[in-house]
Amino acid sequence: MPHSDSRFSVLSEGFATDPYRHFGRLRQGAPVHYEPAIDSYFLSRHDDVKRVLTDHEAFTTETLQVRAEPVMRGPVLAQMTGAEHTAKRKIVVRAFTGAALQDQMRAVHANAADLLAPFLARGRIDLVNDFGKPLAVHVTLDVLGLDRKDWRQVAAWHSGVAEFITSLALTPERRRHCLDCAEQLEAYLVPVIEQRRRHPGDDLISKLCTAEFDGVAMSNREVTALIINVLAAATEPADKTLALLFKHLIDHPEQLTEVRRDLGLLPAAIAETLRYTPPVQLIPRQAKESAVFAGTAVPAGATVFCMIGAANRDPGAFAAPDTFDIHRPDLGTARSFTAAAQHMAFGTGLHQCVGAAFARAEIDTVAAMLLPLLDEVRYSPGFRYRETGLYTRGPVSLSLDFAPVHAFSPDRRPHVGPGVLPA
Ligand code: 2IO
Repeated sequence: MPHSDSRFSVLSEGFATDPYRHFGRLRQGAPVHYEPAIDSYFLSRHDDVKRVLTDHEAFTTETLQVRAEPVMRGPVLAQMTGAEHTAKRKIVVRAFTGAALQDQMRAVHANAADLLAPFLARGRIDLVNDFGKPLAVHVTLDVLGLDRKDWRQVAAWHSGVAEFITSLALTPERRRHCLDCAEQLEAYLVPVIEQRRRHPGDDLISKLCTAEFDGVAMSNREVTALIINVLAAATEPADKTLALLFKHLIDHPEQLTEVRRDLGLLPAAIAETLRYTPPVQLIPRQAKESAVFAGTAVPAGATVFCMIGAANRDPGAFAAPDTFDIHRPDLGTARSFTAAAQHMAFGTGLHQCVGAAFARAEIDTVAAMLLPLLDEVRYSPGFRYRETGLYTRGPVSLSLDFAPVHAFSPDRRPHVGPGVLPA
C-alpha cells in the first residue's frame, strides 16, 4: 500500500508557499509519499533519492517521452543510454568546458555589464526581472550561436517549453500553448541548423551539426532537440540561482561581508545556495520493476519524483541542514560541481547535469561583477519576498536598493574563481 497522508498534498497551496516547512515531516513520516491526483510517488530522503538517480537500470528516464519530448521535439540527452549517450554527452560537455568555457565567460561578462549599466545610477534593480532573466537568455543565445536580437521571442518560446516540462498538471489550453511555443521555436531553429551545416562556426549549434555518431551526422530533429534541451537547462535555473544567492547573502550579512572581502569564497556560497535552495526541486524517473523504499513498495512502471530540496536538507547527509553556512564542513565545495557532490542540485549518476561547471562559472562571473558595484545592497522599501514553482523554484522578483553608481566602467577581464579554468 502506498504511504499516503490524506491531509497532506504536495499539490496544496500550503506546500507551494513554503515546501521547506514540510520536508522534515515528509522525510520522517512519509518518505514515499503517494499523490493520487497525478499517480506519482515523491521520495524525500537523501539515501532513497541517491539510489534512484544512481541506479539508472532500475529507474529509467522513460517518463521524459511524455514529460519532455513533445516540447523538445525529439529525445534529450537524459533519455539516452549506452554508446549513443556517451558520444552525444561528450559533444555537449566539450562545448561547456576548457577553452570554450573561457570564451563563454567573456560573453557572460559583457552581457552582464550591458544589462546592468542602465540601473546603476538609479540605485535600484530587480535582480530577477530586470537582470537575471534577460541575462540567462542572452548568455544561452551566445553559447548556441543564435542572434541576440531575437531574445524576447526566444524567451517567450522558452517560457512555454519550460512550463510544459515543469508542470505537474496542465490544462488542455496551457498544453496547447506550450506545444505552439515549441513548434514555433522548432520552425525558427531549422533554417539556422541548415545554414550552420553549410557554414559551421564555433558555436554549439555548429558543433552539433558537424559531429558524427557512428559515422553519421545527427538529423535536424536530433539537433533541434539538443538545442532546446540546452536552451531550457541553461536558462530556466540561472536567474533563480543568482537571485537565491543574493537573498541568502543579504539575509546573512556577516557571510555577505566575508564574500565581499574575498570573492574566492563565491564557489562555496554558490554551492551552499544550490544545496539549501536547489532551483530544480524535482527529478522524475520511472521504476522498471517494483521497488521497496523504507518499507513501502512502489509498483513497476510507477513515476517517482526525487525531491532534491528535501534530500539536500536531510540531517543524515548534512549537519544542521536548515542553516545556510558557506563554511559548512560537509559541503565539500571543490566537489560540489562534480559527480562527487554531496548535494544533488545537479542530480547525480549517469545523467548528472552537463552544465554544472558552466553554471558555477556563470554565477561566479556575474556575482563577482555585481558585489563590488552593489554597495550597501538591501531589499527595496516595501519589497515582499515570494517564491513560486514546485519543479523549478525561485524568487518571483528580488528588488534591491544600493548606493547609486555614477561612473561605470566594468573591469574588462571577467573575474575567475580558483579552479574554474584549467591551469
Ligand atoms: C530539459 C528542469 C530545465 C535537463 C529536461 C527535460 C531534462 C533535464 C532537468 C534540467 C533542468 C530543467 N532535466 N535539465 O531537470 O536537461
